[in-house]
Amino acid sequence: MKSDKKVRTMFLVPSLLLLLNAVKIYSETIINENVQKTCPVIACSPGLNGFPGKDGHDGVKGEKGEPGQGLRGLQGPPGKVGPPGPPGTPGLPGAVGLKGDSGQKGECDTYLDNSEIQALRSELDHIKNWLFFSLGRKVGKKFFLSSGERMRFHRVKALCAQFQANVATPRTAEENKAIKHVAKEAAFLGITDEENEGQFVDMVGARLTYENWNQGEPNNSGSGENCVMLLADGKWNDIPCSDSHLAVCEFSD
Ligand code: FUC
Ligand code: CA
Repeated sequence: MKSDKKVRTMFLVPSLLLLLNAVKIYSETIINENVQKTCPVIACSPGLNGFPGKDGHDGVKGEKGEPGQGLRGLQGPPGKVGPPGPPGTPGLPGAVGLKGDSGQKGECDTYLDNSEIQALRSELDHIKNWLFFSLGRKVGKKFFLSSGERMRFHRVKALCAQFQANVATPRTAEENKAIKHVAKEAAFLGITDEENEGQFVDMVGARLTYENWNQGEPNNSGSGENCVMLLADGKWNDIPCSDSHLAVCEFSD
């Protein structure tokens, strides 16, 4: 009996499974057919409108419009003051001012009366005479002095100018003698022909009115003698300005 039951169960279970599967396939077929049948029915009848769709994205920006026709607005207030510019070029110097008031008399002047000034002048003249007696010679308002040094002509000129004096220039035989007395050896005179050969002039370029040339002079020996020296006997000789001789200056009162 038991083996029969087993056999029946063995055939029954697969059969049931087959049956269930067949039912499933059938029901799906029916549903599909119904779906196919219902579709044309919906398409033929007029449907209701759906809800409106969502808003779209913003469009591309349009071109700038024409200026408006309204009245122009009032001008605004002025802007802020800008930063200072670079300094300009200096101006021209101003006109010279008026002359100021004259100053007060110096304090020292009040201590000297005329007689005292006269006494001082007299004493100064005495000292000058002592100076001439020992070192120099005076002729009229002119007096001659020597530093006792030898130097080139251009240095003699500079030395005399330093004392507001000139190179000794004899205008007369007396002056020539005075210079010879002061100069214990050969000395330069304030006479040259540097500008025009053979034309001897004084220190301001004036032609000579007195001359005392040695015999045969001026001879421009060696084509380079533009200065003049006073010889030991008082006669003159033209010599090179680059030679060195005694410096004698003439001073005036
Ligand atoms: C005479 C002069 C020259 C120079 C020479 C030694 O010829 O004229 O100047 O002194 O001597
Ligand atoms: Ca000469």
